[in-house]
Amino acid sequence: MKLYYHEISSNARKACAVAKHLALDVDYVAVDLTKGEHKTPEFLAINPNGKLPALIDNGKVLWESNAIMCHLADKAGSDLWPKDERQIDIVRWFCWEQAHFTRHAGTLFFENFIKPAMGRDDINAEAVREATEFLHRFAGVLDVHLEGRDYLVGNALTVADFAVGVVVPLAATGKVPLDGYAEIGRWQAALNELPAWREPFPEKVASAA
Ligand SMILES: N[C@@H](CCC(=O)N[C@@H](CS)C(=O)NCC(=O)O)C(=O)O
Repeated sequence: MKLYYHEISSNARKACAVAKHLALDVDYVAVDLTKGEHKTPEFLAINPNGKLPALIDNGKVLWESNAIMCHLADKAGSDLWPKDERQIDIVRWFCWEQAHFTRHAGTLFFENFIKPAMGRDDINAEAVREATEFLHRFAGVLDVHLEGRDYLVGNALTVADFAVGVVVPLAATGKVPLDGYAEIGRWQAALNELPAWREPFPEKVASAA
C-alpha cells in the first residue's frame, strides 16, 4: 500500500496520522508540493486533480483524504470508521470541514504561511479578512458542539476527529485564530495524547522525484 503525502499538506496529515495510529504497513511516498511534484504526468496519472494525499492499495487508486482515512480504518478492521449510524454523523462532519472549517483555515494557512514560505509577498488582505470572519463563525459552531463531549461523534475517537481536528495543530503557523475557543482547546489537548496525532509523518520515505 503506497501513501503519497507531503508534510506541508494538512489533508495528507490526516491520512498519515490514521495510518500511523492504526500501525498499518504503508510505503510512504513523499511528493514535494513546493517543487511541483504533484503536477508531474506520473503523479497526475494517480491523482488527476494534482493534489495530496493519494493512496494505491492492491491496484486500487484512491484520492480524497477523508475517503482514504475510511479505507485505512476498514483495512485495519478499526472502529475509527464505525459500521453503524455514526457513519451519517461522520459524513456530516466530513462535508462541514471541507466546505467550511478547513476551507477557510486553508485560505489563512495559504496566505499567512505558504505564500511567505514561497518567497511571495502578494498576501491577499481581502481573502484573509473574509476567511477570518468565516473561520470565527464555524469555530463557534464546533466549540458549542464539543461542550460536554470528548469526541465529535459518539463516545469514541473516529475519523471525524482526524478530519476536523487537523486544522488546530496548524493554527499557530497559519495564524488561524482559534485561541479563544476553550472546548476546541480541550478536545485538542486530548488528541495530543495520541503519539500519531503529535507526530503523524513517517521518518524515512521514498521520494516520488
Ligand atoms: N479535498 C481534497 C483536498 C486535497 C488538497 O487540496 N490538497 C492540497 C494539500 S493540503 C494540495 O495538494 N494542493 C496542491 C494544489 O492544489 O496544487 C482532500 O481532502 O484530499
